[in-house]
Amino acid sequence: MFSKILVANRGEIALRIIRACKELGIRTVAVYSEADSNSMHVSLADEAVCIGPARGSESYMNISSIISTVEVADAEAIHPGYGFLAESAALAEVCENCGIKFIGPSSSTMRLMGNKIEAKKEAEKSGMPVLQWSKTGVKDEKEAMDISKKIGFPVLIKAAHGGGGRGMKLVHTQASLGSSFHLAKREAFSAFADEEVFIERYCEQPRHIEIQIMADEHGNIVHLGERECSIQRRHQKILEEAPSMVVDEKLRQRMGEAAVKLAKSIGYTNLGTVEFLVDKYKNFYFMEMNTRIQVEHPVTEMITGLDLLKEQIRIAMGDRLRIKQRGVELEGHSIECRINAEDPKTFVPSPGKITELYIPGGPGVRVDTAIYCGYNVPSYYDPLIAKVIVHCETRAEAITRLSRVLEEFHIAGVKTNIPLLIEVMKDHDFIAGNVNIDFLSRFS
Ligand code: MV4
Repeated sequence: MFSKILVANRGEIALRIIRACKELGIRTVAVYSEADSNSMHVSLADEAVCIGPARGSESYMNISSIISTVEVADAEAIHPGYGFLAESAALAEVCENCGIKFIGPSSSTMRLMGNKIEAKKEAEKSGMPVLQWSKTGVKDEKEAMDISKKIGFPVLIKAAHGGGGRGMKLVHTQASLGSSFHLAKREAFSAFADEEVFIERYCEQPRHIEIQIMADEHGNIVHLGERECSIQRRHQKILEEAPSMVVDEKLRQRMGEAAVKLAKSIGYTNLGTVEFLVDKYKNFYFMEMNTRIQVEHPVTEMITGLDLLKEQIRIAMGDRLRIKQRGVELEGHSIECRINAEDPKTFVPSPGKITELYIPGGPGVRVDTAIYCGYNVPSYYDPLIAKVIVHCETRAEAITRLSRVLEEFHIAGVKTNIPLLIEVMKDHDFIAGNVNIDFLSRFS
């Protein structure tokens, strides 16, 4: 049993971790930046240590400050949450070498899945369906042309160390391949300090559907069904639901089994998510694997009745999974939407002081947030200020409930995207479950 965990994050996810620890009888150490001394995670943790200036790169992402704090506070483990250092194989490796438990998979697994070429090779090796691709990094223009002709245009050029959509180039014709190839490499180098790219067949108007998996350190792995995450803008999801309208029990089983097989074949431990593109014929293809707890984990918690944060911590302590695949039952329908402090029309961030706040509730309503009346939303971090999650028997009821909650929600002092979310709830295609990754482009 851990007696103390360092929470290497801020905002709502830091609170989510602190609350799970409290309920498990584990003490917590918060770390915070100079911009966060009035943040809720600082007051709710048992101890808090200021680790640097406002900028994330100098505080929440500073590995040495975090490791020193673990040592000084005498904590046994680090929970990284999502964002910041959550996918840092470097942090996980330092932890392994210092006898600190990183709550996540091993550093080698994180490094493997962080390289999208290696990840895709592993997926293919495990029998997972993948879109036709270059099978390796593409070195020069001639190679890029040969492989693109073989695949057939349009093709996508992706950065090996990309992910989350950064450094992608869509190429429609042979004539534009050369310039796109060089641009992709340059962008990959400046963003990820590595110019390696690969080429893949382009999948048109796909859905983004992901499978949650849970693996203990004794070889037991289960999947917890899917999340439909197609409603996003510039790779920032704003609405997620479980289950997906297009996934029936048979498809769920096939996608789930594929995800579990991949996890088994790479010796994956802790929680993880396998992301898929799903085309209009319901063919699914491996996209990438996320080695962290995700923002949208609550919808899976609602329909499975599991506490994924507690599961992560128990797995990291060496416990065996307490559930088998046939014990995983999905009940009802859950939708999460993300409330961002931003202009609902221009999407420009809107930091500042929250002067009025009413957070609604009622049956089947969960609000994960770290804001309070009088709180100053800093400009340095992600604009996410709250997640509203509803759980109902049916999708139609979940939409009605979420509309009701969004109408009741009142925040003054900062602009939010609540008006946009209310519009989405009224949209006929959304109501019909007719969504793909281009859905939100109609709203701006
Ligand atoms: C694709 C694709 C279409 N075809 N790959 C975006 C994030 C990165 N993980 C991969 N992404 C995509 N890869 C092929 N072969 C379309 C996207 C994509 C996307 C995927 C999921 C959610 C939102 C998206 C928005 C734009 C593009």
